[in-house]
Amino acid sequence: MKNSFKRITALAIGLGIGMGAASNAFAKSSLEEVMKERGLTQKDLLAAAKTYTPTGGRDEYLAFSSGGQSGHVIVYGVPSMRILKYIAVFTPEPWQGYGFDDESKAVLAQGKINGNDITYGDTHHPAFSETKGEYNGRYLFINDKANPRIAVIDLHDFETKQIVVNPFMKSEHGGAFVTPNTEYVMEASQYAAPFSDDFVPLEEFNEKYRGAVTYWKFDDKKGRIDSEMSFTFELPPYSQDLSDAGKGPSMGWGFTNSFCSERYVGGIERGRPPFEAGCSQKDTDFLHVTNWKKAAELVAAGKVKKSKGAYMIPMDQAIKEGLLYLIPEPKSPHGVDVSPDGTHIIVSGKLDSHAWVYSWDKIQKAIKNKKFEGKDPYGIPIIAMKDALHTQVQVGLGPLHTQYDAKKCVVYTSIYVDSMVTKWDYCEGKVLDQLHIHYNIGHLVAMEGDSVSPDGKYLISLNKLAIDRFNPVGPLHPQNHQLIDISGDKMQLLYDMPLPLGEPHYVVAIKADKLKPAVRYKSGWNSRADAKSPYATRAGREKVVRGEDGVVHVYGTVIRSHITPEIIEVEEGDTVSIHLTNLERAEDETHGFALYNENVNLSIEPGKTVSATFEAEKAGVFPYYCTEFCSALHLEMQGYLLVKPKGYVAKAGAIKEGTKYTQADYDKQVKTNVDTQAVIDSVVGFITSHNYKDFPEVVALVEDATDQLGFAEEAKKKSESYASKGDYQNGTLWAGQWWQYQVKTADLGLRAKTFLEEHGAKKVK
Ligand code: CUK
Ligand code: CUA
Repeated sequence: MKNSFKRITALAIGLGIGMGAASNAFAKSSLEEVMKERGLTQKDLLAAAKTYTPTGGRDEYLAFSSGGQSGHVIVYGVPSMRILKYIAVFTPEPWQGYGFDDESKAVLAQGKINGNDITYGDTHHPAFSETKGEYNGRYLFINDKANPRIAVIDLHDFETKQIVVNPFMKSEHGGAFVTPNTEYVMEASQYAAPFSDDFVPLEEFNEKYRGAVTYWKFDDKKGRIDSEMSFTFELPPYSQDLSDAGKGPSMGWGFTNSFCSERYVGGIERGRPPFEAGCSQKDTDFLHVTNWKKAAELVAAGKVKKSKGAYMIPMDQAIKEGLLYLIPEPKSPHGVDVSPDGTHIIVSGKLDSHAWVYSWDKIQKAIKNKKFEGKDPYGIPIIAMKDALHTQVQVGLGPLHTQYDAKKCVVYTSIYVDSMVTKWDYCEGKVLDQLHIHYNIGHLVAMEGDSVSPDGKYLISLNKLAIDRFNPVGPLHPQNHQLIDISGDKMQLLYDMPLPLGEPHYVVAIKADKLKPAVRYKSGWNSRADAKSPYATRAGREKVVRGEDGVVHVYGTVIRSHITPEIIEVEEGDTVSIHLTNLERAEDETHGFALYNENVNLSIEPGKTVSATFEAEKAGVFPYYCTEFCSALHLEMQGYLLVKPKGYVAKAGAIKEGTKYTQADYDKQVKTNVDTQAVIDSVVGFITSHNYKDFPEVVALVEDATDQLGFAEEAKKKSESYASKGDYQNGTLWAGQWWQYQVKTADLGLRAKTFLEEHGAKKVK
């Protein structure tokens, strides 16, 4: 029996099946034993050592990944590849209460198109805000391909603050890309469509269908896009693709790819060859070069007209003013990536095995000397390829995107068809190394790779397929992000991370210490508007009032472990608006609020005020409670919404107590409290006899504990006052509440004590 089990285990390991191996490995104590048991090599151990992050450890970089069709952003650490957060952006997300509280509903409502709620997104390209071309860690932008929209996420609290809808486009892809001081956020269309919202037959494709690139003005002080000062270039119907902003010498310019410059319109059902055939006939498509700096000057000078309420620069104006040029680029290109110093632009043709390197110097000269090889059908000047090209390099079949290394001239290009990463030198034009990945890489990201000073170190391959990499979970596989060490001459594959959310496209990674997110909000804060909430409520000021708007407003608070009010009474047919402020100051003391039947589900982080408005249509009893396990008495963090029938007359009499308490009960509770106080005193003694003030984490815990002890004191007074009048029912209950606050104090004190012990705090005299 024992022998046969051994044999099966050995066989399983031989076949590379992890059956039982992992659990057995834990029983082993030596490294050699674990390696043998799990079938690990030295190389595996080295990779593990480069990624493993012990408990409490931090990552050097944070990666912000597009969440694809989930409409979210996924945040994970590098090199540990541990997922830290999903930021809800275009899609409701219950954990964060996003799309469930009035404040975040208002953000989602900004993304309505023609009055329709769009509750998903096809996110592709996240981008950090920049100062002088360096990531400044303040904002993140992301686009929605399906519904041409851009969202603004504030990295102060990792929340989505704004969604803007492009007034001209019907789809987009070339966003979000920022200019070096976040002056503008670029967004380029994808599938050509009429700018108008009416029906235009395909027969009028060449004349009335259009592409576009919008430069969204970003107001850095407000942290919001300023639609009023944004402008759009009208472009030919060439299926514009990715974009990138110039920097250094190319500062002030933007670059946008295109495919299907054939302007082909398919229609298999009409007997026409499909799009894919008609869109890949020509050997070249067009790189669009736009001068945003000069365009902004024209806008400021009042020389640009508005259309559909937004500034729009028609093609003839752009041509006349010298704002728009075309350069042939390899067939069906995909990525366009400007070098960190802004001197070169790398474009890859999906149907070509070359990456093409353009020289900004040459492009600029051609523009200056008006050296063009002709015009496109819309009159846009075309710079000859030979007048713009620096070099072309054979990198592999199906090159897509390029990332820049910290080492000068070194880049990494994703090779879709060959499933590999090619490392090459774009100055010398030679291939340096190639690494196979599993399978079909799309984008790739190097640390701070889009900034003017990339860090290199790690590269993440963002793969479209996950065949044979993970335990099967049904026909829909996760995506696979593969971590690669690029610090040496040879690339080394370190780790596979399955990502089970959407089809993520691009990721940007920033040095973790550039981010300084808050741990709490200012008290009574509307986080979505970044302003004090008019519904902010302080402790002791909770109330239920019928406003002039006829709405029953509940001004409530939450704090461990009660929701005030605990009983809300309204009448059937009332509109109810519940506003809850989290009074906690302590880190990570989030409370939730879930209400039966009304689709109300809130996340209330310390300091935050959120609201939920709904119609109490039917009379009934609706329990509510806190959804976060916030303290030992979390389950008791509950209440009732009582919706009374119209004209209901209350029956006489008080609530009948479920349990009656006597003096003996009171004495027993008080004894417990006195004992608990002794424990608290000893913990306090330990803390104050150490240099706890040197540890900000402990100082915060002590502050919180002091608050809780203050609450305990208040409850104690109430309890003693009732008991002195012989009311042992209320005396005992308040003594119980007094004890609850003591328990919270003790809990905090013990956390502080443990922290001090673990961090080698010193005894002070
Ligand atoms: S795209 Cu997906 S792999 Cu939208 Cu940037 Cu290239
Ligand atoms: Cu608050 Cu559970």
